Amino acid sequence: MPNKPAQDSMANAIRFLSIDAVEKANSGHPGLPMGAADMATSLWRDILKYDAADPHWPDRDRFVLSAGHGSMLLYSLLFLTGVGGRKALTIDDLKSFRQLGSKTPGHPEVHHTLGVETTTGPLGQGIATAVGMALAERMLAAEFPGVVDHHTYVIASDGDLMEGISQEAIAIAGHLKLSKLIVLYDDNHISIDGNTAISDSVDQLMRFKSAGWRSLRIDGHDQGAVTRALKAAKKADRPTLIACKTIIGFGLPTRAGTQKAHGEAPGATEIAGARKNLNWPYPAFEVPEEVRKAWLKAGRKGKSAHKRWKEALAALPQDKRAEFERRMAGELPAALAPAAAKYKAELFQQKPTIATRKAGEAVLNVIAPLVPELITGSADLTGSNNTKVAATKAITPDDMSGRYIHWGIREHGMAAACNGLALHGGFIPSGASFLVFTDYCRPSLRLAALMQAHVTHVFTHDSIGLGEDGPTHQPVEHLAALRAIPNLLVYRPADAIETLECWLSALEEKRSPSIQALTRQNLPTCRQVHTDENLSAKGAYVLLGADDADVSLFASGSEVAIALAAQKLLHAQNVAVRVVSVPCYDLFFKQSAEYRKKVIGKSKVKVAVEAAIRQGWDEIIGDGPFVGMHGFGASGPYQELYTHFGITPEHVAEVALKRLRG
Ligand SMILES: Cc1ncc(C[n+]2csc(CCOP(=O)(O)OP(=O)(O)O)c2C)c(N)n1
Ligand SMILES: [Mg+2]
Repeated sequence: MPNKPAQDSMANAIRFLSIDAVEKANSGHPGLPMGAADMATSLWRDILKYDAADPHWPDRDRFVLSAGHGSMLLYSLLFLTGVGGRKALTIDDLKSFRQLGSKTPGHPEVHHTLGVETTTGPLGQGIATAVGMALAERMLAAEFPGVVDHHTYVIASDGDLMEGISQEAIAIAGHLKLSKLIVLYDDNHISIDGNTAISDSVDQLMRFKSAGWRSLRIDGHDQGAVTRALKAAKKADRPTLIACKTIIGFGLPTRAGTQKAHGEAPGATEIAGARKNLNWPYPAFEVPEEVRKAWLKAGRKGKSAHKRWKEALAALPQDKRAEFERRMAGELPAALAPAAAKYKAELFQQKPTIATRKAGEAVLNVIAPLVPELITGSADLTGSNNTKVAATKAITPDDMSGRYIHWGIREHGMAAACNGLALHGGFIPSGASFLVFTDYCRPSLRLAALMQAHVTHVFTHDSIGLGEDGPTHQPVEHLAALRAIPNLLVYRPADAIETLECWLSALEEKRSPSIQALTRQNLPTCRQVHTDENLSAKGAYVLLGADDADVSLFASGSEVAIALAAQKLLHAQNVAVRVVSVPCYDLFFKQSAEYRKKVIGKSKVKVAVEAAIRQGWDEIIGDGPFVGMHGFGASGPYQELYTHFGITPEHVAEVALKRLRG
């Protein structure tokens, strides 16, 4: 069925704002907005539940433009519908597309532009993040029925579906029957190198079907068909893929349907031809009044649903409403701090010798019952990561009231979905695996950091200390590589007390994702004196010794005990030693210059000890000696490995003495 002229002009407004902005910036991606304008129009005009006046309405439908390179599609929609009210994007914002400091950066960035739900650009991340958002909706609805009932819509491109992460994401979504997740696939068969047939012959409908989705193919330029398909998808008992056959760069006279439409400014001739082809005689950046009005009306259509939602929220019992509001605001429950303080006092009494992964489990046993927003899980290593406790019952496709997620062996999908759970609001998600497999989810960890998503993962088996599994499983460069990601907090606690402190710090650092790097092997309690203050939250602190010591030993995690033992050896030789524990390198460098100077100290010899590579430690020890790893590990009992690689108190003492006397 052909579109009506009025429908065409709503879609054309998106098309021309997009190409005018790309042309002005002389940079950007015109092809996707022009090709996907019809399906976006059907979705935003007919289906999407939102109230442009309040982009933060918790029960709004979520929209994710997974193919972030098509950002002008989203910016055009946000401008045309007036998302954000008085703070909505203006025509001048569109005119400064891709300029430094503008609200319209090259790819959509959450918290930067009102109405953008997640940062996209790395292909595949958007659809995987959307899975987490759709899961959040189901889980929150199980807890707060009546005030949570919305859908998650995605526009995904060929590239999104080619990326491996999309397989993990669709498998999780299909398994969990996330029926309120609906993906519009911009099925244009073109990517940068040309027709996708040069590198791909997957049958996407069959692929999604086999993962438990409904899938169908329609004409993506038939707005009526898109709207009907979306309406049917909303009634389904499974997630739906709607493959929308589209023409990339729809309307461009010579570039439409070719890779030339993908990612460059079309030029004046091509744009003039498109204006003619699509009957759009208006100057650049001009939208006729009646088209603008139609779009603004679409932006208001959720008003009554929003009003009814407010009434439903007000009708909740007072405590339930307060809890919902606390959760969505991301405030921690008041009961947490006193319970944690009590538990800390117990640990000082017990001084346990325990692996930090077990200590982490014990911490979860204390905090999980008090922090219902904390969702734990594991990528099939539940018994090794120790992240499942009594309070975290597993969710199933038919019962979303739990708080534990069996992600399967899908680290990348897990980390991206955790980002979605956090961005949705109402949850602090925590995934888990072995530290070495952070490589399998690094792109999502990086995005979490960029998006300031409050996610805290548990990655155990954090060094050669895992022993017999050998070098494939022993991280050596991972701590440095993770610390290199800005705003990702890498905690590596030395004992049960630091594990508690690190968990509390991670919960309090609302704008930073974090990782708990925990040991497989047992560790003694290292903390010397009882302090109520969270010393780990400072990143590093003096554990033992006087300011004027000749030698300062800096260590993290399992090597703090080695540093303490080396201190004893040196003390026996009349060498005064300080020991500094460094549970979170990143937080230490956020402290005041004065504090950092004091903790780094003035010792003649500064030694760092960590069962990992040296990279990064120079900031603390300068050219001081480093005791740690210089290459890959090996398979064997961990005590023998520590001796083999020279990460022992004796070697630390020897290295320190040599530097002191040499
Ligand atoms: C992970 C990742 N790899 C590579 C890129 C660079 N890139 C941007 S778009 C694109 C592919 C374009 O094809 P498609 O996704 O079908 O988008 P379309 O050209 O149809 O708009 C690539 C390779 C990226 N953004 N993310
Ligand atoms: Mg494509």
